[in-house]
Parts: sequence; structure tokens; C-alpha cells
Amino acid sequence: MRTQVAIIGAGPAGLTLARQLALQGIESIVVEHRDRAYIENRTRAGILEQPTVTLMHELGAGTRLAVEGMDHDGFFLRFDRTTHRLNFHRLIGGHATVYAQQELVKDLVALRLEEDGPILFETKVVGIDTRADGATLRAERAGEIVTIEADFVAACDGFHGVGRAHIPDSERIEITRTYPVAWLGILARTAPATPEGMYCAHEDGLSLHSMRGPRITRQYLQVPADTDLDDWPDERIWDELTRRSESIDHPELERGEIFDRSLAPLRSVVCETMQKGRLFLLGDAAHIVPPAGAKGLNLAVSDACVLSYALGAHYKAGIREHLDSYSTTCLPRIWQAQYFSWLLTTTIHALSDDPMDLRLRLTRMQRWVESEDEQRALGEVYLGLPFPTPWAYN
Ligand code: RFL
Ligand code: PHB
Repeated sequence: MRTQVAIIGAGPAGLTLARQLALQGIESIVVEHRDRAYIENRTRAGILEQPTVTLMHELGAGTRLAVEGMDHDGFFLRFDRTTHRLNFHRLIGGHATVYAQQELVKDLVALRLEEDGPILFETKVVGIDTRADGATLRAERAGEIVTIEADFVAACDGFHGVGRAHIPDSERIEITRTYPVAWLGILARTAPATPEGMYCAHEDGLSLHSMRGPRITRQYLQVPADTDLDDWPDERIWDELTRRSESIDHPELERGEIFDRSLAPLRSVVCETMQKGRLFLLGDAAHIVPPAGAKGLNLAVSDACVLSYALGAHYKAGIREHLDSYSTTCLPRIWQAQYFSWLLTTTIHALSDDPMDLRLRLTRMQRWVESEDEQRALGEVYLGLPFPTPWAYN
């Protein structure tokens, strides 16, 4: 097989890039290790920034999103048993939209298959070879080896993919921080605790009460990093969510059937070397943010814009410089998201027993709810900083 751009991975980064290239008349092959049902049902992110939503409309992937997505103006923050509302929309305009990642993946997969070309499902890339004039992927498919020749490789293959590993350790600048906690996440059949998502900064740890619809909630608990899910029967989860979200101003949390549960580690990673020759890293393949702040998917989409624009400039106008500056174009926005996620993570989680830390965290939150300037600074990033480039080269 031969194509212009070989895309490894059909997550948000790979599918967005594939669509952007197709709309610019650039050919691609998307190779995905899992089957279609698996990627369309994987429970993950749920909060889309305003620039992500606007982009999905431009790409023709916004029809269901417009109907089913829930626009939120900001979020609720509860500490000292008292609930506060941070309304960023009032100060900045725009919204954050609640729309599950797997729904966005379904929409992008349908669009790709109906209008743009195939996705090679159940095909795992096992080898990448890059040269000055092109690249070769080797992939396993039903026990056979498939070879794909391409001008460029877009590694959109997530944190454990083969793309990042292709850049030798000696050349890769990678900055990492691991937190001693994880998020235990559930989906449950209950009504949301508050009309928009709520972070509860309890002294024993965070609880987060988000939603996927009027009767489906997504809720998280801060737990130690070495937690075993088997130690958390439903009753224990509800007891802890209830205890951490107790307040003087709202009724107790509703309990209901829990139908999905998972653990997610908290870590920050930025691989600043996002390209090597004709290979480019996008999304989780290049960076991981801790989940507080909901930035991961949005960063993946933002990287896709930068690469799509650069490939457009290359194929349509023979301009190479945007490809050469791919990493340096992406990195400032990635670091802004890392900073925001770090600020939120270290403020709303209990990461130490030191009473000084607790007082300082409470003081910071008090300032957030009292100061419009603080809210504007938070809101600009929460609702989404502009993407570094347009997605199409004109
Ligand atoms: P993905 O989605 O991991 O997709 C990578 C794809 O590559 C495939 N693959 C391969 N295919 C072929 N050959 C190989 N060798 C391959 N190796 C891997 C995989 O099967 C997969 O389909 O990466 P992408 O596209 O970069 O997207 C990133 C997002 O998925 C991720 O950042 C978010 O889910 C993070 N995240 C959140 N992000 C948000 O923007 N808003 C949120 O509200 C939000 N909440 C979350 C989150 C992540 C969480 N977890 C589970 C870590 C909440 C949680 C709990
Ligand atoms: C979610 O709804 O999954 C969610 C909400 C807020 C976050 C992270 C995840 O900070």
C-alpha cells in the first residue's frame, strides 16, 4: 500500500487529522490496532473546549454534537462544605461542551468511512522506518505483515504507542511528573449533583461530579495510586462520594446503578521532541496531562490542526517551514494546558498531610471565587485557548 500520510491510531488525534487532510485533498491511510466496536465504546473524556466544538462543526462532524452536547458556562467548586459557581461564559463568552469522547469518535469514524476512505481496523503497527525521502510502516493484520509506504507518518497512537519509542532516547527531550494518586471513575444512572460539573476539594481528597446526560453521571474519586478496584464495592464508592461532597447548601448525592468503573493514573508528560524527520507525534503519543481540567482530548485535536496546516502548506505550496516548526508551534499551548492542569490538580486534591498546604489551597480557592480577574485567567484556558494555527492551508 502507498499513501501520502500514514496515520497510526484512530483516536481523536488520528481521526481529526485524517478528516482535515481529506478536506484538503491529501490522501491518508489510518491504521488502528483495535476493532471498531472497541474504540467506539471506550469510556474516557467528556469535556470539549469551545475551539474543539467549533472545529468539529467546520469538519462536518458537529451534527449530533449540536443536538446531544450540553453547553456549560463553567463549573462548581465546593470547599469548606460550601458550593461556589465559577461562570466563565459571563466573562469570556463561549462554552465547554459535555459530549463523551466515544461519541465524538463514532461521529468521526462514520464520516471517514462514508466520505473519505477506509480505516484498517485490527491492524497493529510493529515497525517504523523513516528515511530522508519517505517512510515505511510494518503492521500485523490477521497474522500477516502489511507494508505501508508513505511520505509522512503521523503517530496518533496514544501514550503506549510505537511512535514515541521510534525517537531514540538520546534524542528525545521528555519531561515527566507522576502523582501518588489516581482517579477512580464511574458511570452511574443518577441525576447530576449540580447542573454543571463540580469539583469538591475535601480535606481527605477530591470528589468530582460530572455528567453525560440528564440521568447519567460521571463521577471520580481521588484514591491512592496503588488502589485495587476490587477493594471498592459500589457501597464504598457511594459512601465516599457522599462524604466528600457533603455541603450545607445542597441535598445529599443521589445513589444509583454503577455500570462502568475504571482507574486512571495522574501524571504529566511532555515529549518536547515531537518530530523526527518525517515522523510526527500527536496527542497522547506526545503528552499526557493529569485529568483534572479535561485537557487531553482537546490538546490532541489542537496538534492535529497544526500538522494538518503544515502538511497543507507542504503539498499545496511546497512550503516546508511549517513542518519543520511543528513542535515549536504546538508546545506553548501544550505547556499552558499542563500549567492549568497542574494548578487545578495541586489545588483540589489532597496531596499532603501538612496543615499549611491545606490552608494555602483553601486560600487559593477563596481567591478564585472572589476575584473576577482570577476567574478570567482560569476561564480562558478552561474554555479553550485558540488553536496555534488554522487547520487548513489556503
Ligand atoms: P488515544 O485516544 O489513546 O488513541 C490512540 C489510538 O491508537 C491506537 N494504537 C495503535 N494503532 C495501531 N498500531 C499501534 N501500534 C497502536 N498503538 C496504539 C489505540 O488503539 C488508540 O485507538 O489517543 P489520542 O487520539 O491522542 O487522544 C487522546 C485522548 O484519548 C486523551 O487525551 C483523553 O481521553 C484524556 N482525557 C480527557 N481529555 C479531555 O480533553 N477532556 C476530558 O474530559 C478528559 N477526561 C481523559 C479524561 C482521560 C482519562 N483517562 C482514562 C486517562 C478522563 C479520564 C479518566
Ligand atoms: C469528565 O466529565 O469526564 C471530566 C470532567 C472534568 C474533568 C475531567 C473529566 O476535569
